[in-house]
Amino acid sequence: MSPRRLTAINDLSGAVTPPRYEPEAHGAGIVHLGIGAFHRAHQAVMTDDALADSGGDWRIIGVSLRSKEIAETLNAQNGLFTVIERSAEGSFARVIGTIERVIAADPKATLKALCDPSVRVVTLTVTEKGYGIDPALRAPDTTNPIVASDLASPDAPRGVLGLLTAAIKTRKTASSPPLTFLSCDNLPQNGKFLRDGVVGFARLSDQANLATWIADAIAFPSSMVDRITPAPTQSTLDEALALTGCEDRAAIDTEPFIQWVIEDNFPSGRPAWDTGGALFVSDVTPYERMKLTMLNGGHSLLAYAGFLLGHRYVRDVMQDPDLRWIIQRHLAAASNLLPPLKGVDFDHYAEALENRFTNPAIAHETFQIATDGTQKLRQRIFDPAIAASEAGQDIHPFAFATALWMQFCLRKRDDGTAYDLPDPRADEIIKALAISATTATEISQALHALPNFVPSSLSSNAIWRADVEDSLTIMLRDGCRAAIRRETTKDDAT
Ligand code: CS2
Repeated sequence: MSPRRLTAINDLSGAVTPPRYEPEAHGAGIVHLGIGAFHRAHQAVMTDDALADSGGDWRIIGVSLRSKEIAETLNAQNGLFTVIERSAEGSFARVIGTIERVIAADPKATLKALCDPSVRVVTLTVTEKGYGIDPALRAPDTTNPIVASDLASPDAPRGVLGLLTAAIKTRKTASSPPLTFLSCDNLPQNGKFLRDGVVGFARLSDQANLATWIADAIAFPSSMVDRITPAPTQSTLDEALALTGCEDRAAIDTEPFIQWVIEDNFPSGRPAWDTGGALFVSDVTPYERMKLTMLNGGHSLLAYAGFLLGHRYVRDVMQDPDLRWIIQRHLAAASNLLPPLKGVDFDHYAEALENRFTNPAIAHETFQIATDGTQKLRQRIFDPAIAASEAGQDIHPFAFATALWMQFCLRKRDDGTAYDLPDPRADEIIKALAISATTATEISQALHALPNFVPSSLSSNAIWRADVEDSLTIMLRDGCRAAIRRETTKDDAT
């Protein structure tokens, strides 16, 4: 007999914690764009705690902007799904009841939901590239086809900036309560980033008055989000079945750690996320810098190095002594750049990161983290490198990480196996490298010259360039393992 599909809390059996409230008793107050694994492991969970402890009409209307699959899966389960927290101590499963329904790749239905007066908060996890905002200019990327088409027809939008601007406009005319927009992506000052994008979009679509009004009247708080969540696999679904007694095709697995630091600026109200452990502060910047430069910067370094050396998962990378050493060096260099943060000891934070990366129950693929380097390196590696250079500190760990990324762009691992470059700018990169870039200097020149990528203060810094090229020379000649070994022995000698 095939197992029963998860559709109601009463279906559950076994070692699983159901929602501590009646989901249907709560209306929806949030629209979430980008209903992937990370949202389900993070904001959906914190909202579940808020509903259980403080109530309110704060269930979530999820939006899947491109794929229909996850929407269909979740809708068939009445929005219910299992979160499995995995660690060396074992697995803990709970079922989350916050998703009211999911809209599948349907811009009209999305706009309708965004204009519903009972919706007061819009949260987003659309990934760095999903906003259609140029990260260097922090303005709408007019070369992005969806942005361009939305600018041409702002009343029939399909992309993030077009949809949000159209919703703001309609709600303003209808005098509906203003929305608060909360970005939950790993971008510096993500609230201001989104605000610049939306205001820029209104301006570019000939709505200058609306642009000024948005800049003055709409809240875009920033937030720092953290929970390591791999893409779910068959093993996730098998474990969910074992733990809940039901077939759950939307189950995810994640680590026990969860953190959310949010600027408290919600004029139309918000769920009591603090009851789920969220920290409300007046300025998120120091938390976000810590996380982007230490966790995410360390992650990118270990992903490029680990993948190139043949390690599939982060936990395997952590068992490789050369790599562990280089990660520790990177975390120390990144933490040295951070201004003191009350209540946080950066050495403890680094130690905790190492433990989290080592979690043997989490199968986080290095290739997943290595994806979209052109969208991630600025905030994770280049900004800290600039800060190090300005503070007279060592830029070398950041230059080394950059050389690894360049080697990754060459699409060949140390053992000679080839792979496709997972980056939205892959074609551009491959083209730039194909034009006679063979030596380290030529490769570095070609990649530093990509428009709107490496900040000019870095690409014009001769010490930086020489440092990147020196490491890349060894990687090209002797392989990444040799280049990393050289680092470990170099530092032993000093
Ligand atoms: C990772 C992040 O894929 C990546 O680039 O660095 O998704 C990371 O796992 C999260 O930010 C952890 O909170």
